[in-house]
Amino acid sequence: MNTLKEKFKAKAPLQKEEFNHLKQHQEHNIGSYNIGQVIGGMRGITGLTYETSLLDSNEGIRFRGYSIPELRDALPKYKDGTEPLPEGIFYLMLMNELPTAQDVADLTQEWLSRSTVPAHVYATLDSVPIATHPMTQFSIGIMAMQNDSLFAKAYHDGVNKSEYWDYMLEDVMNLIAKLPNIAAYIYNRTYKGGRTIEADTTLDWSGNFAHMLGYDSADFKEMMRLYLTIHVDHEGGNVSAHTTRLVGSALSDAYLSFAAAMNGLAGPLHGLANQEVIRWIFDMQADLKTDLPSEEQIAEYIQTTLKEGRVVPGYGHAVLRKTDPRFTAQNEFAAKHMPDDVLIQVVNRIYKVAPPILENTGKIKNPWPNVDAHSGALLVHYGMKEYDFYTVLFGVSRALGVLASLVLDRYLALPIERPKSETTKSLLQMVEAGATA
Ligand code: AMX
Repeated sequence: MNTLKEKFKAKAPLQKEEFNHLKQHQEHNIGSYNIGQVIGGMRGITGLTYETSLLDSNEGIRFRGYSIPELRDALPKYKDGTEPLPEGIFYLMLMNELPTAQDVADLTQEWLSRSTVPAHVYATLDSVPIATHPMTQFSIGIMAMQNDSLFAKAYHDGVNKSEYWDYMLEDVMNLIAKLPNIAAYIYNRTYKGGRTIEADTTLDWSGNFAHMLGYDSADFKEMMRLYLTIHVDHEGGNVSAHTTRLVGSALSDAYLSFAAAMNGLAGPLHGLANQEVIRWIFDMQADLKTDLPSEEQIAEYIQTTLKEGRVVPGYGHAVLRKTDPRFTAQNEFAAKHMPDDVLIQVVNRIYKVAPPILENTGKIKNPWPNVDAHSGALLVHYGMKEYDFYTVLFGVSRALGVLASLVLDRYLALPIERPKSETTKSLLQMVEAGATA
Protein backbone atom coordinates (compact mmCIF):
# COMPACT_ATOMS: atom_id res chain seq x y z
CA MET A 1 0.00 0.00 0.00
CA ASN A 2 2.82 2.35 0.81
CA THR A 3 3.97 2.19 -2.78
CA LEU A 4 0.49 2.95 -4.16
CA LYS A 5 -0.09 5.73 -1.64
CA GLU A 6 3.33 7.23 -2.25
CA LYS A 7 2.77 7.12 -6.00
CA PHE A 8 -0.66 8.71 -5.58
CA LYS A 9 0.88 11.44 -3.42
CA ALA A 10 3.46 12.09 -6.11
CA LYS A 11 1.02 12.03 -9.05
CA ALA A 12 -2.14 13.57 -7.61
CA PRO A 13 -0.85 17.16 -7.23
CA LEU A 14 -0.88 17.42 -11.03
CA GLN A 15 -4.60 16.63 -10.99
CA LYS A 16 -5.15 19.24 -8.26
CA GLU A 17 -3.15 21.79 -10.21
CA GLU A 18 -5.39 21.29 -13.24
CA PHE A 19 -8.49 21.51 -11.05
CA ASN A 20 -7.23 24.70 -9.41
CA HIS A 21 -6.59 26.10 -12.87
CA LEU A 22 -10.24 25.39 -13.71
CA LYS A 23 -11.30 27.20 -10.55
CA GLN A 24 -9.83 30.38 -12.01
CA HIS A 25 -12.49 30.22 -14.73
CA GLN A 26 -15.54 29.91 -12.54
CA GLU A 27 -17.40 32.69 -14.32
CA HIS A 28 -16.99 31.09 -17.74
CA ASN A 29 -20.44 30.16 -19.07
CA ILE A 30 -20.63 26.69 -20.64
CA GLY A 31 -24.24 26.64 -21.73
CA SER A 32 -27.84 27.17 -20.86
CA TYR A 33 -30.62 24.73 -20.18
CA ASN A 34 -34.37 24.62 -20.42
CA ILE A 35 -37.40 23.30 -18.57
CA GLY A 36 -37.41 20.17 -20.74
CA GLN A 37 -34.06 19.25 -19.24
CA VAL A 38 -35.15 20.08 -15.70
CA ILE A 39 -38.18 17.79 -15.89
CA GLY A 40 -36.46 15.27 -18.16
CA GLY A 41 -33.91 13.73 -15.82
CA MET A 42 -31.36 16.54 -16.28
CA ARG A 43 -30.21 15.17 -19.67
CA GLY A 44 -27.48 17.23 -21.27
CA ILE A 45 -26.91 19.48 -18.25
CA THR A 46 -23.23 19.40 -17.29
CA GLY A 47 -23.44 19.46 -13.51
CA LEU A 48 -20.23 17.87 -12.27
CA THR A 49 -16.59 17.19 -12.98
CA TYR A 50 -15.57 13.52 -12.99
CA GLU A 51 -12.03 12.55 -13.82
CA THR A 52 -11.83 8.78 -14.21
CA SER A 53 -13.80 8.39 -17.45
CA LEU A 54 -15.63 10.40 -20.10
CA LEU A 55 -18.44 9.27 -22.41
CA ASP A 56 -18.74 10.34 -26.03
CA SER A 57 -22.26 9.67 -27.27
CA ASN A 58 -21.01 8.26 -30.58
CA GLU A 59 -17.67 6.73 -29.72
CA GLY A 60 -18.47 5.39 -26.24
CA ILE A 61 -16.48 5.42 -23.05
CA ARG A 62 -12.84 6.43 -22.59
CA PHE A 63 -11.00 5.84 -19.33
CA ARG A 64 -8.47 8.59 -18.74
CA GLY A 65 -8.43 9.07 -22.49
CA TYR A 66 -8.15 5.39 -23.48
CA SER A 67 -10.90 3.52 -25.35
CA ILE A 68 -11.79 -0.09 -24.53
CA PRO A 69 -9.97 -1.51 -27.59
CA GLU A 70 -6.87 0.50 -26.65
CA LEU A 71 -7.00 -0.77 -23.07
CA ARG A 72 -7.51 -4.38 -24.11
CA ASP A 73 -4.21 -3.92 -25.86
CA ALA A 74 -2.31 -1.75 -23.40
CA LEU A 75 -3.19 -3.05 -19.93
CA PRO A 76 -1.20 -5.89 -18.32
CA LYS A 77 -2.61 -9.40 -18.73
CA TYR A 78 -2.59 -12.56 -16.64
CA LYS A 79 0.27 -14.95 -17.57
CA ASP A 80 -0.84 -16.37 -20.95
CA GLY A 81 -4.05 -14.37 -21.00
CA THR A 82 -5.25 -11.89 -23.60
CA GLU A 83 -7.76 -9.84 -21.59
CA PRO A 84 -6.78 -6.94 -19.32
CA LEU A 85 -6.53 -7.31 -15.55
CA PRO A 86 -9.01 -4.97 -13.83
CA GLU A 87 -6.35 -4.07 -11.28
CA GLY A 88 -4.76 -2.18 -14.18
CA ILE A 89 -7.78 -0.06 -15.01
CA PHE A 90 -8.19 0.85 -11.33
CA TYR A 91 -4.58 2.00 -11.28
CA LEU A 92 -5.10 4.00 -14.47
CA MET A 93 -8.25 5.69 -13.17
CA LEU A 94 -6.70 6.60 -9.82
CA MET A 95 -3.25 7.64 -11.02
CA ASN A 96 -3.99 8.94 -14.49
CA GLU A 97 -1.18 6.81 -15.94
CA LEU A 98 -0.96 3.31 -17.40
CA PRO A 99 0.37 0.77 -14.89
CA THR A 100 3.36 -1.48 -15.39
CA ALA A 101 2.97 -5.23 -14.90
CA GLN A 102 4.63 -4.75 -11.49
CA ASP A 103 2.10 -2.06 -10.46
CA VAL A 104 -0.68 -4.50 -11.25
CA ALA A 105 1.00 -7.40 -9.44
CA ASP A 106 1.44 -5.14 -6.38
CA LEU A 107 -2.27 -4.29 -6.44
CA THR A 108 -3.24 -7.95 -6.70
CA GLN A 109 -1.17 -8.67 -3.60
CA GLU A 110 -2.44 -5.61 -1.77
CA TRP A 111 -6.08 -6.55 -2.32
CA LEU A 112 -5.38 -10.15 -1.37
CA SER A 113 -3.81 -9.03 1.90
CA ARG A 114 -6.93 -7.01 2.75
CA SER A 115 -9.53 -9.54 1.62
CA THR A 116 -10.52 -11.20 4.90
CA VAL A 117 -14.16 -10.43 5.64
CA PRO A 118 -15.10 -10.15 9.33
CA ALA A 119 -17.23 -13.09 10.54
CA HIS A 120 -20.10 -10.82 11.61
CA VAL A 121 -20.62 -9.81 7.96
CA TYR A 122 -21.29 -13.41 6.95
CA ALA A 123 -23.49 -13.84 10.03
CA THR A 124 -25.46 -10.75 8.98
CA LEU A 125 -25.94 -12.19 5.49
CA ASP A 126 -27.00 -15.53 6.97
CA SER A 127 -29.73 -13.76 8.92
CA VAL A 128 -31.65 -12.58 5.82
CA PRO A 129 -33.99 -14.96 3.97
CA ILE A 130 -32.19 -16.90 1.25
CA ALA A 131 -34.72 -15.63 -1.31
CA THR A 132 -33.57 -12.03 -0.72
CA HIS A 133 -32.40 -10.60 -4.03
CA PRO A 134 -28.58 -10.93 -4.35
CA MET A 135 -28.24 -7.17 -4.87
CA THR A 136 -30.07 -6.53 -1.59
CA GLN A 137 -27.75 -9.03 0.10
CA PHE A 138 -24.76 -7.30 -1.51
CA SER A 139 -25.84 -3.93 -0.19
CA ILE A 140 -26.43 -5.42 3.29
CA GLY A 141 -22.98 -7.07 3.20
CA ILE A 142 -21.32 -3.75 2.33
CA MET A 143 -23.23 -1.92 5.06
CA ALA A 144 -22.31 -4.58 7.60
CA MET A 145 -18.64 -3.62 7.07
CA GLN A 146 -19.21 0.11 7.62
CA ASN A 147 -18.31 -0.30 11.25
CA ASP A 148 -14.71 -0.74 10.08
CA SER A 149 -14.51 2.55 8.18
CA LEU A 150 -11.20 4.24 8.92
CA PHE A 151 -12.47 7.46 7.34
CA ALA A 152 -15.50 7.61 9.66
CA LYS A 153 -13.25 6.96 12.66
CA ALA A 154 -10.69 9.55 11.60
CA TYR A 155 -13.45 12.12 11.04
CA HIS A 156 -14.87 11.35 14.46
CA ASP A 157 -11.40 11.83 15.94
CA GLY A 158 -11.09 15.24 14.29
CA VAL A 159 -8.72 14.58 11.40
CA ASN A 160 -7.59 17.58 9.37
CA LYS A 161 -9.55 17.85 6.10
CA SER A 162 -6.32 17.80 4.09
CA GLU A 163 -5.92 14.17 5.14
CA TYR A 164 -9.42 12.94 4.24
CA TRP A 165 -8.23 11.35 1.00
CA ASP A 166 -5.68 9.19 2.86
CA TYR A 167 -8.34 7.50 5.01
CA MET A 168 -10.71 7.32 2.05
CA LEU A 169 -8.04 5.49 0.05
CA GLU A 170 -7.59 3.00 2.92
CA ASP A 171 -11.36 2.36 3.05
CA VAL A 172 -11.56 2.04 -0.73
CA MET A 173 -8.73 -0.51 -0.85
CA ASN A 174 -10.26 -2.52 2.00
CA LEU A 175 -13.69 -2.47 0.41
CA ILE A 176 -12.57 -3.45 -3.10
CA ALA A 177 -10.43 -6.24 -1.66
CA LYS A 178 -13.41 -7.79 0.14
CA LEU A 179 -16.14 -7.41 -2.50
CA PRO A 180 -15.34 -10.65 -4.42
CA ASN A 181 -15.46 -12.64 -1.18
CA ILE A 182 -18.82 -11.15 -0.23
CA ALA A 183 -20.24 -11.62 -3.73
CA ALA A 184 -19.03 -15.23 -3.89
CA TYR A 185 -20.48 -15.89 -0.44
CA ILE A 186 -23.87 -14.58 -1.62
CA TYR A 187 -23.73 -16.72 -4.77
CA ASN A 188 -22.79 -19.90 -2.90
CA ARG A 189 -25.28 -19.21 -0.12
CA THR A 190 -28.17 -18.44 -2.46
CA TYR A 191 -27.69 -21.04 -5.18
CA LYS A 192 -25.14 -23.64 -4.08
CA GLY A 193 -26.37 -24.81 -0.67
CA GLY A 194 -23.93 -22.62 1.26
CA ARG A 195 -20.78 -24.36 0.06
CA THR A 196 -17.49 -22.68 0.95
CA ILE A 197 -14.68 -22.36 -1.57
CA GLU A 198 -11.41 -21.16 -0.11
CA ALA A 199 -9.58 -18.38 -1.93
CA ASP A 200 -6.76 -19.37 -4.28
CA THR A 201 -4.07 -16.92 -3.26
CA THR A 202 -1.97 -17.67 -6.32
CA LEU A 203 -4.56 -16.06 -8.58
CA ASP A 204 -5.30 -12.47 -9.56
CA TRP A 205 -8.33 -10.54 -8.20
CA SER A 206 -10.70 -11.69 -10.99
CA GLY A 207 -9.31 -15.21 -11.33
CA ASN A 208 -9.70 -15.79 -7.61
CA PHE A 209 -13.23 -14.34 -7.73
CA ALA A 210 -14.14 -16.79 -10.52
CA HIS A 211 -12.59 -19.59 -8.46
CA MET A 212 -14.57 -18.66 -5.33
CA LEU A 213 -17.76 -18.61 -7.44
CA GLY A 214 -16.93 -22.19 -8.45
CA TYR A 215 -15.85 -21.51 -12.05
CA ASP A 216 -12.31 -22.71 -12.62
CA SER A 217 -11.88 -22.89 -16.37
CA ALA A 218 -9.22 -20.64 -17.87
CA ASP A 219 -11.79 -19.21 -20.31
CA PHE A 220 -14.25 -18.22 -17.59
CA LYS A 221 -11.45 -16.46 -15.72
CA GLU A 222 -10.48 -14.56 -18.88
CA MET A 223 -14.13 -13.62 -19.39
CA MET A 224 -14.29 -12.40 -15.79
CA ARG A 225 -11.20 -10.23 -16.31
CA LEU A 226 -12.81 -8.63 -19.34
CA TYR A 227 -16.20 -8.33 -17.60
CA LEU A 228 -14.72 -6.69 -14.51
CA THR A 229 -12.68 -4.32 -16.68
CA ILE A 230 -15.43 -3.03 -18.95
CA HIS A 231 -18.10 -2.45 -16.27
CA VAL A 232 -15.93 -0.26 -14.02
CA ASP A 233 -17.06 3.24 -14.94
CA HIS A 234 -19.25 5.19 -17.36
CA GLU A 235 -18.48 8.83 -16.49
CA GLY A 236 -20.06 10.61 -13.55
CA GLY A 237 -23.75 11.18 -14.22
CA ASN A 238 -25.08 7.59 -14.30
CA VAL A 239 -27.04 6.50 -11.24
CA SER A 240 -24.33 4.44 -9.52
CA ALA A 241 -21.47 6.89 -10.13
CA HIS A 242 -23.52 9.92 -9.29
CA THR A 243 -24.92 8.31 -6.15
CA THR A 244 -21.41 7.54 -4.92
CA ARG A 245 -20.42 11.15 -5.55
CA LEU A 246 -23.59 12.60 -4.01
CA VAL A 247 -23.57 10.52 -0.83
CA GLY A 248 -19.80 10.91 -0.48
CA SER A 249 -20.18 14.67 -0.77
CA ALA A 250 -21.83 14.67 2.66
CA LEU A 251 -18.53 13.14 3.88
CA SER A 252 -20.22 9.77 4.20
CA ASP A 253 -17.52 7.10 4.04
CA ALA A 254 -16.86 4.66 1.19
CA TYR A 255 -19.11 1.94 2.63
CA LEU A 256 -22.13 4.25 2.98
CA SER A 257 -21.54 5.81 -0.42
CA PHE A 258 -20.96 2.57 -2.29
CA ALA A 259 -23.88 0.71 -0.69
CA ALA A 260 -26.12 3.59 -1.79
CA ALA A 261 -24.69 3.30 -5.31
CA MET A 262 -25.44 -0.42 -5.36
CA ASN A 263 -29.06 0.28 -4.43
CA GLY A 264 -29.21 2.42 -7.56
CA LEU A 265 -27.42 -0.16 -9.70
CA ALA A 266 -30.12 -2.62 -8.58
CA GLY A 267 -32.73 -0.68 -10.58
CA PRO A 268 -33.98 -2.33 -13.82
CA LEU A 269 -33.23 0.75 -15.93
CA HIS A 270 -29.59 0.67 -14.73
CA GLY A 271 -27.54 -2.40 -13.75
CA LEU A 272 -30.41 -4.81 -13.22
CA ALA A 273 -30.99 -4.63 -16.97
CA ASN A 274 -28.38 -7.40 -17.35
CA GLN A 275 -30.61 -9.90 -15.55
CA GLU A 276 -33.67 -8.54 -17.34
CA VAL A 277 -32.09 -9.21 -20.75
CA ILE A 278 -31.58 -12.89 -20.03
CA ARG A 279 -34.98 -13.21 -18.37
CA TRP A 280 -36.55 -11.60 -21.46
CA ILE A 281 -34.67 -13.97 -23.81
CA PHE A 282 -35.53 -17.05 -21.73
CA ASP A 283 -39.19 -15.98 -21.70
CA MET A 284 -39.09 -15.49 -25.47
CA GLN A 285 -37.55 -18.93 -26.02
CA ALA A 286 -40.18 -20.51 -23.76
CA ASP A 287 -43.08 -18.63 -25.39
CA LEU A 288 -41.90 -19.50 -28.90
CA LYS A 289 -40.89 -23.03 -27.90
CA THR A 290 -37.50 -22.76 -29.57
CA ASP A 291 -33.97 -21.96 -28.41
CA LEU A 292 -33.19 -20.16 -31.65
CA PRO A 293 -36.13 -18.03 -32.78
CA SER A 294 -36.03 -16.68 -36.34
CA GLU A 295 -35.48 -12.98 -37.01
CA GLU A 296 -39.19 -12.65 -37.86
CA GLN A 297 -40.20 -14.26 -34.56
CA ILE A 298 -37.84 -12.01 -32.59
CA ALA A 299 -39.18 -8.93 -34.38
CA GLU A 300 -42.72 -9.90 -33.47
CA TYR A 301 -41.73 -10.57 -29.86
CA ILE A 302 -40.12 -7.12 -29.62
CA GLN A 303 -43.30 -5.53 -31.00
CA THR A 304 -45.33 -7.37 -28.37
CA THR A 305 -43.02 -6.18 -25.59
CA LEU A 306 -43.41 -2.59 -26.77
CA LYS A 307 -47.19 -2.94 -27.09
CA GLU A 308 -47.33 -4.19 -23.51
CA GLY A 309 -45.72 -0.91 -22.42
CA ARG A 310 -42.48 -2.58 -21.38
CA VAL A 311 -38.90 -1.74 -22.32
CA VAL A 312 -36.73 -3.98 -24.47
CA PRO A 313 -33.94 -4.55 -21.94
CA GLY A 314 -30.36 -3.99 -23.03
CA TYR A 315 -31.32 -1.43 -25.67
CA GLY A 316 -31.21 2.34 -25.41
CA HIS A 317 -29.09 4.72 -23.40
CA ALA A 318 -29.39 8.15 -21.84
CA VAL A 319 -26.15 9.39 -23.45
CA LEU A 320 -24.89 6.84 -26.00
CA ARG A 321 -26.20 7.09 -29.56
CA LYS A 322 -24.34 4.13 -31.13
CA THR A 323 -23.61 0.51 -30.27
CA ASP A 324 -21.92 0.43 -26.87
CA PRO A 325 -18.23 -0.54 -27.27
CA ARG A 326 -18.70 -2.67 -24.14
CA PHE A 327 -21.24 -4.71 -26.14
CA THR A 328 -18.74 -4.97 -28.98
CA ALA A 329 -15.91 -6.13 -26.71
CA GLN A 330 -18.09 -8.91 -25.33
CA ASN A 331 -19.26 -9.83 -28.82
CA GLU A 332 -15.63 -10.17 -29.92
CA PHE A 333 -14.91 -12.37 -26.91
CA ALA A 334 -17.92 -14.55 -27.80
CA ALA A 335 -16.84 -14.85 -31.44
CA LYS A 336 -13.43 -16.06 -30.29
CA HIS A 337 -14.42 -18.38 -27.43
CA MET A 338 -17.93 -19.63 -28.24
CA PRO A 339 -18.61 -19.17 -31.97
CA ASP A 340 -21.36 -21.80 -32.07
CA ASP A 341 -23.23 -20.86 -28.91
CA VAL A 342 -26.98 -20.71 -29.58
CA LEU A 343 -27.72 -17.97 -27.03
CA ILE A 344 -25.02 -15.79 -28.57
CA GLN A 345 -26.72 -16.34 -31.92
CA VAL A 346 -29.97 -15.12 -30.35
CA VAL A 347 -28.15 -12.04 -29.01
CA ASN A 348 -26.81 -11.38 -32.51
CA ARG A 349 -30.22 -11.82 -34.11
CA ILE A 350 -31.75 -9.36 -31.64
CA TYR A 351 -28.91 -6.96 -32.53
CA LYS A 352 -29.89 -7.24 -36.19
CA VAL A 353 -33.62 -6.91 -35.69
CA ALA A 354 -34.18 -4.59 -32.71
CA PRO A 355 -32.54 -1.28 -33.78
CA PRO A 356 -34.83 -0.55 -36.78
CA ILE A 357 -37.93 -1.46 -34.78
CA LEU A 358 -36.91 0.75 -31.87
CA GLU A 359 -35.96 3.54 -34.27
CA ASN A 360 -39.35 3.33 -35.95
CA THR A 361 -41.13 4.08 -32.68
CA GLY A 362 -39.91 7.63 -33.27
CA LYS A 363 -39.33 8.28 -29.59
CA ILE A 364 -36.44 6.05 -28.50
CA LYS A 365 -33.35 8.22 -28.86
CA ASN A 366 -30.86 5.36 -29.00
CA PRO A 367 -31.99 2.12 -30.68
CA TRP A 368 -28.60 0.43 -30.17
CA PRO A 369 -27.54 -2.19 -27.59
CA ASN A 370 -25.83 -1.26 -24.34
CA VAL A 371 -23.44 -3.34 -22.20
CA ASP A 372 -26.27 -5.35 -20.65
CA ALA A 373 -27.55 -6.75 -23.95
CA HIS A 374 -24.62 -9.14 -24.03
CA SER A 375 -23.13 -9.93 -20.65
CA GLY A 376 -25.68 -12.52 -19.49
CA ALA A 377 -25.23 -14.69 -22.58
CA LEU A 378 -21.50 -15.06 -21.81
CA LEU A 379 -22.28 -16.14 -18.26
CA VAL A 380 -24.94 -18.62 -19.35
CA HIS A 381 -22.43 -20.17 -21.76
CA TYR A 382 -20.20 -21.11 -18.82
CA GLY A 383 -23.12 -22.44 -16.81
CA MET A 384 -23.98 -19.45 -14.62
CA LYS A 385 -27.70 -19.32 -15.27
CA GLU A 386 -28.77 -17.71 -11.98
CA TYR A 387 -29.47 -14.38 -13.63
CA ASP A 388 -30.66 -12.64 -10.46
CA PHE A 389 -26.99 -12.67 -9.48
CA TYR A 390 -25.64 -10.90 -12.57
CA THR A 391 -25.94 -7.35 -11.26
CA VAL A 392 -23.71 -8.26 -8.31
CA LEU A 393 -20.91 -8.96 -10.82
CA PHE A 394 -21.58 -5.56 -12.37
CA GLY A 395 -21.41 -4.05 -8.88
CA VAL A 396 -18.05 -5.65 -8.02
CA SER A 397 -16.65 -4.10 -11.18
CA ARG A 398 -18.37 -0.72 -10.77
CA ALA A 399 -16.61 -0.36 -7.40
CA LEU A 400 -13.29 0.23 -9.15
CA GLY A 401 -14.39 3.32 -11.04
CA VAL A 402 -16.67 5.02 -8.57
CA LEU A 403 -14.38 4.39 -5.60
CA ALA A 404 -11.24 5.59 -7.41
CA SER A 405 -13.29 8.67 -8.13
CA LEU A 406 -14.37 8.98 -4.49
CA VAL A 407 -10.72 9.14 -3.39
CA LEU A 408 -10.20 11.97 -5.88
CA ASP A 409 -13.34 13.72 -4.62
CA ARG A 410 -11.79 13.97 -1.17
CA TYR A 411 -8.34 14.81 -2.56
CA LEU A 412 -9.78 17.67 -4.59
CA ALA A 413 -11.93 18.70 -1.61
CA LEU A 414 -15.15 18.78 -3.62
CA PRO A 415 -18.04 20.45 -1.77
CA ILE A 416 -21.32 18.93 -0.64
CA GLU A 417 -23.74 18.63 -3.58
CA ARG A 418 -26.88 20.71 -3.38
CA PRO A 419 -28.60 21.56 -6.66
CA LYS A 420 -31.60 23.91 -6.59
CA SER A 421 -35.07 22.55 -7.19
CA GLU A 422 -38.28 24.36 -8.14
CA THR A 423 -41.95 23.45 -7.93
CA THR A 424 -44.07 23.04 -11.07
CA LYS A 425 -45.91 26.22 -10.03
CA SER A 426 -42.74 28.24 -9.53
CA LEU A 427 -41.43 27.17 -12.94
CA LEU A 428 -44.75 28.09 -14.56
CA GLN A 429 -44.51 31.48 -12.91
CA MET A 430 -41.02 31.92 -14.41
CA VAL A 431 -42.41 30.98 -17.84
CA GLU A 432 -45.22 33.54 -17.49
CA ALA A 433 -42.82 36.25 -16.31
CA GLY A 434 -40.25 35.38 -19.01
CA ALA A 435 -37.78 34.97 -16.16
CA THR A 436 -34.80 32.64 -15.70
CA ALA A 437 -33.93 30.58 -12.64
N1 AMX B 1 -37.40 -0.21 -24.98
C1 AMX B 1 -38.60 0.44 -24.98
N2 AMX B 1 -38.71 1.77 -24.77
C2 AMX B 1 -37.58 2.47 -24.63
C3 AMX B 1 -36.31 1.88 -24.66
C4 AMX B 1 -36.25 0.47 -24.83
N3 AMX B 1 -35.10 -0.19 -24.83
N4 AMX B 1 -35.38 2.84 -24.49
C5 AMX B 1 -36.05 3.99 -24.34
N5 AMX B 1 -37.37 3.77 -24.42
C6 AMX B 1 -38.46 4.75 -24.27
C7 AMX B 1 -38.38 5.39 -22.90
O1 AMX B 1 -38.99 4.55 -21.90
C8 AMX B 1 -39.13 6.67 -23.15
O2 AMX B 1 -40.51 6.37 -23.18
P1 AMX B 1 -41.61 7.41 -22.60
O3 AMX B 1 -41.42 8.68 -23.39
O4 AMX B 1 -42.89 6.71 -22.87
O5 AMX B 1 -41.30 7.59 -21.16
C9 AMX B 1 -38.70 7.04 -24.57
O6 AMX B 1 -38.28 5.81 -25.18
C10 AMX B 1 -37.55 8.02 -24.64
O7 AMX B 1 -36.49 7.52 -23.88
P2 AMX B 1 -34.97 7.88 -24.24
O8 AMX B 1 -34.81 9.35 -24.12
O9 AMX B 1 -34.58 7.24 -25.52
O10 AMX B 1 -34.17 7.10 -23.10
P3 AMX B 1 -33.87 7.58 -21.61
O11 AMX B 1 -32.64 8.41 -21.63
O12 AMX B 1 -35.06 8.18 -20.95
O13 AMX B 1 -33.61 6.21 -20.88
C11 AMX B 1 -32.70 4.02 -20.68
C12 AMX B 1 -32.41 5.47 -21.10
C13 AMX B 1 -31.40 3.25 -20.72
C14 AMX B 1 -33.22 4.02 -19.25
C15 AMX B 1 -33.73 3.42 -21.66
O14 AMX B 1 -33.18 3.38 -22.96
C16 AMX B 1 -34.21 2.04 -21.24
O15 AMX B 1 -35.13 1.93 -20.43
N6 AMX B 1 -33.57 0.94 -21.79
C17 AMX B 1 -33.91 -0.41 -21.39
C18 AMX B 1 -33.28 -0.72 -20.05
C19 AMX B 1 -31.78 -0.85 -20.15
O16 AMX B 1 -31.24 -1.52 -21.02
N7 AMX B 1 -31.04 -0.21 -19.19
C20 AMX B 1 -29.60 -0.35 -19.11
C21 AMX B 1 -28.85 0.93 -19.48
C22 AMX B 1 -27.37 0.76 -19.29
C23 AMX B 1 -27.03 0.66 -17.84
O17 AMX B 1 -27.18 1.60 -17.08
N8 AMX B 1 -26.58 -0.48 -17.36
